[in-house]
Amino acid sequence: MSNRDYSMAFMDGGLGDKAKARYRKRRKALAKTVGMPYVIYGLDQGPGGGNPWDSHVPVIYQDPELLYLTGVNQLNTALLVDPITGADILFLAPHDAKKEFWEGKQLGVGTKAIEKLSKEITGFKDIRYIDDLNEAILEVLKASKKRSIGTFWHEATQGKKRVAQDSNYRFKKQLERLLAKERPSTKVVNIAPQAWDQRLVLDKEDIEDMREANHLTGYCFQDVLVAKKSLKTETDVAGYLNGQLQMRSPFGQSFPSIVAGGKNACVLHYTKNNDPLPKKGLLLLDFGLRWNHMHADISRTIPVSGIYSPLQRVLMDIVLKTQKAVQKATKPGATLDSLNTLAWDTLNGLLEKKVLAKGGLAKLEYETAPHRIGHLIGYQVHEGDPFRNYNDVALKPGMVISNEPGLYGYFELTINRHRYKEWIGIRIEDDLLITGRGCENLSIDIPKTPDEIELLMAALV
Ligand SMILES: [Mn+2]
Repeated sequence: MSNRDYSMAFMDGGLGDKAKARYRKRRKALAKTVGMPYVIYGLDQGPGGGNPWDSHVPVIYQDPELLYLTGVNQLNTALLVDPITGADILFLAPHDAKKEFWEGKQLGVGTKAIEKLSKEITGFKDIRYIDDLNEAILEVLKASKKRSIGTFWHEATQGKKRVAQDSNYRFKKQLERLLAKERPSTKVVNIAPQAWDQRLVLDKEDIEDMREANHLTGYCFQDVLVAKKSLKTETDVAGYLNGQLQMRSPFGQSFPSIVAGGKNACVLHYTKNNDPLPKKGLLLLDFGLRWNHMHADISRTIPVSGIYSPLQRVLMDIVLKTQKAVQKATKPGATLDSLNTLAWDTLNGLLEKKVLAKGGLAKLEYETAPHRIGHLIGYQVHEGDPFRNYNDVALKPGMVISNEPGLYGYFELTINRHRYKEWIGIRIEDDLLITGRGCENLSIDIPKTPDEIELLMAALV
């Protein structure tokens, strides 16, 4: 069943009818690993939905784990799976004609017709009303005779404070309250470790989508290089770049673009994007688009004038060499921690040799590392648990990480008897797919060296 009207309510990842089997297989595999019933509860309001003045809701907003297991991108959705009784139940809100009139087609329950259609589209044989979730949980626990139920959440300790920041955690508390009242002997178990083991290794289709996301993001960057001459402010560039990203993907941007000229690039997550461009400075762009479930996350640093100064070239070269060293060391068994150490050791060594030992000055606004060299990418642009407990976990084939060395500060260097002085922020970021023996750079076609970028900026105006 292919129905264009429902194409954002149920994401088929470009697989059409085969998508149903893909999600079902994932649900079953996870049930087998955890060996007990599990329940995943989605969002009941969109991002920003708690505040009446915040009207920005991205196209894809559902909880990534629920999306991963069902493809359903609608609010008020939940999933209950049990390996013993074979339960595989999707919970939806009642069909609401008025809501549909405003927002377009929605999956739901309440009439025979909508239930039949929702089953056909999602591949679930058992679809129920979201308010019947608690009842179904108790029913499944009773039938499967288990004294534990799994759900997915994250928490960590920061100092003395226990921190938890997601909607999954709120649901876990809700589930505990229900069980305390109705089945006091039943424990709530965190299935996040098993869920991450499954989700971090991308399948063939996700890898193809990651390739496509990188590919299309590359076109957007080349378009900026072509248009650069007519763009005078960060706002101009951001508007143009965001427009290109949005034109090329119905799934939207991976995250709000960073467009930072000169010293602004020393603010790592700069999103103010409203200063004039420094005529002789550098411009840092960190951007990407989403393709189906996958995200591209790319950074490039270009000269506003079209030509890098000799100092800018020296610093670009240091960052590029660092990136190359990291790529070379990225393979199964390596960890993000080991790559992180290698990256900043390499970069600081090069800075010593190419700048400080030559009478130059480097005033960095950090000790040795401005940020981590990379993060996992997948169903979220920062994939993996939000507290990054994965940094010391061995990388496996099928995982994707970012490789994003950067250099930020005030620099001086004498080259050919001229003293160059400048505030500079450089970040160059590619997405690497871990393969059997090493890695593949998915961003390889996106120009990044000074020679390539100068050539494009000169040739295309
Ligand atoms: Mn990144």
